[in-house]
Amino acid sequence: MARPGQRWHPELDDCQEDTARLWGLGKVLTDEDITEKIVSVVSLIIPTKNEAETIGECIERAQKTFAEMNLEGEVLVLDSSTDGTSKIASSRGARVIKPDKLGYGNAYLRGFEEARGDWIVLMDGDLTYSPEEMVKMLPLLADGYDLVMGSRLKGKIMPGAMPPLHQYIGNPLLTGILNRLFSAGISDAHCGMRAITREALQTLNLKSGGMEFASEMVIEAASKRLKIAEVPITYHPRKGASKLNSFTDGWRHLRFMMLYRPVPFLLVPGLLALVMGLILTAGVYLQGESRMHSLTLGGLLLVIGYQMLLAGLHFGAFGAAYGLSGSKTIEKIMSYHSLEKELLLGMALLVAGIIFGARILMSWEASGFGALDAAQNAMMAMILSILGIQTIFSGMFISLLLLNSGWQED
Ligand SMILES: Nc1nc2c(ncn2[C@@H]2O[C@H](COP(=O)(O)OP(=O)(O)O)[C@@H](O)[C@H]2O)c(=O)[nH]1
Ligand SMILES: [Mg+2]
Repeated sequence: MARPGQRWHPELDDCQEDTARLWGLGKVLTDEDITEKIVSVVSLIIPTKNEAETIGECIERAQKTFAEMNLEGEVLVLDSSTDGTSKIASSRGARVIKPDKLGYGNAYLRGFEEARGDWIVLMDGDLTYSPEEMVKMLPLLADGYDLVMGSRLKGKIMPGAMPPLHQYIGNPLLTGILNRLFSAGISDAHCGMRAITREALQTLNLKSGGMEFASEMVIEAASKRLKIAEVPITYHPRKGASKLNSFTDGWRHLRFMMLYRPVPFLLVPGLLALVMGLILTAGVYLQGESRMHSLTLGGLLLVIGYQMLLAGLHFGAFGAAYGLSGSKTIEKIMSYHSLEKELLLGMALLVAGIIFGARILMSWEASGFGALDAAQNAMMAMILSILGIQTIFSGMFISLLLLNSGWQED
C-alpha cells in the first residue's frame, strides 16, 4: 500500500520536469492523498476470449506495475474462453469470472459489478497494450480527471499492430464523427486501454453487449461532461486471432452514434430528399404534361426521403425506450406524436391515392374500357398509397416502442 513521501513510480524521478508536470508523473504522495484515499484499490478488468498465449504475462506485468506504483491492485479476468485461459489466469492470482453472456461489452458490464477498486482500468488480454502504461494513466485520475483514454494514434503503432484499414480509415473516420457529434475531443475513440474512477463510472448509462461498448463509454462520458484526458500509448501486434470484425463492428459503432444522434444521420438527409421529391412531383403534376421520367424520380425521392425521416423517428423512439436522453428535435417531435394522429394522416394519404386510382377507372369506363393513357395519375396513386401505408405502420411501430418508456401520448 502507498506510503506518504513515496513516488508514484521509481523510474519517474528522472522524468523531464515539464513532461512530468503535464502528466502528473513523479508526483510525491502526501499524507492528504493517503488519508483522503485518493490512492486506493485499483481494479484491472481484462475480458478474454481465448487468450491463453498472452494472459499469463499480461497479469504478471500488471501485478508488477501495481507493486512498483505502491498501489493495491486486483486483476479481474472476465473469461469466455475454451482454451484454458481461465486456468492460467487463476494460477497467476487473478480473480476469474465467467460472464453470463458472450460479448466484449457484456464482459465489462459484469466486471464493473465485481470490481472493488476506486479506480478501474480496462485493458485487453492480448498484450497489444502494455500494462506498464498504467504508470502514465493513473496519476491523471489522481489529478482530478474522471476518464483517462489511451491514444494509439498520438502514441506509437508498432508495425503490423493495426490493419491500415483501421489505422487510416475506420478509426479516424469513426473518431472524427464521434468528436463532431459529441464534442469528445479525443483522438482514438476505440482504444481498449482506459482508466476511470468508480464515481465517474457510476454516472454512465452503459448497456451495450458487443464491441460498440467502447463507443458507448466515450459517448456517455462526453454527454455527462466528464473530465477526459488522453495519454499517448504504444500498440503492439497481437499474438492470437483478433475477435474484432472490421465491418460488422464498424457498423455497430456507427449504428450506436445514429441511435444517439438520429437528426444529422437520418432526419436531415431524409427531409432534404423529401423536399426535393415534393418539388419535383408537384411541379411535374401541376404542369399537366406527361413527364413520366421526372415523376418517377420525384416519387422515388419522396418515398426514400419519407422512409429516412420515419427511420429517424424510429431511432429516436427506440432511444427513448432504451433510456437515452435523445436530441431536443426528436424529443419535440415525439411529444407531439400520437398513434391516432399518425393513423389519420396515413389514411388521408391512402384515400388520396385511392381517389387518383378511382379517377383512372372512371375515365377508363368513360372511354368504353378502351386504350388507357393515365400513367401519370397511376404514378401519383402509387406514390400517395405508399406514403399512406408507410405512415400507418410507422405510427403503430412507434407506439409499440414507446409502450414501456414512460412517454405519454397526448
Ligand atoms: N469475455 C469475452 N471477452 C472477449 C469477447 N470478445 C473479445 N473479447 C476480449 O476482449 C479483448 C478485445 O478483443 P480483441 O479481439 O483484442 O479486439 P481488438 O483489440 O479490437 O482487435 C480481448 O482480450 C478479447 O479476448 C467476448 O465475447 N467475451
Ligand atoms: Mg485487442
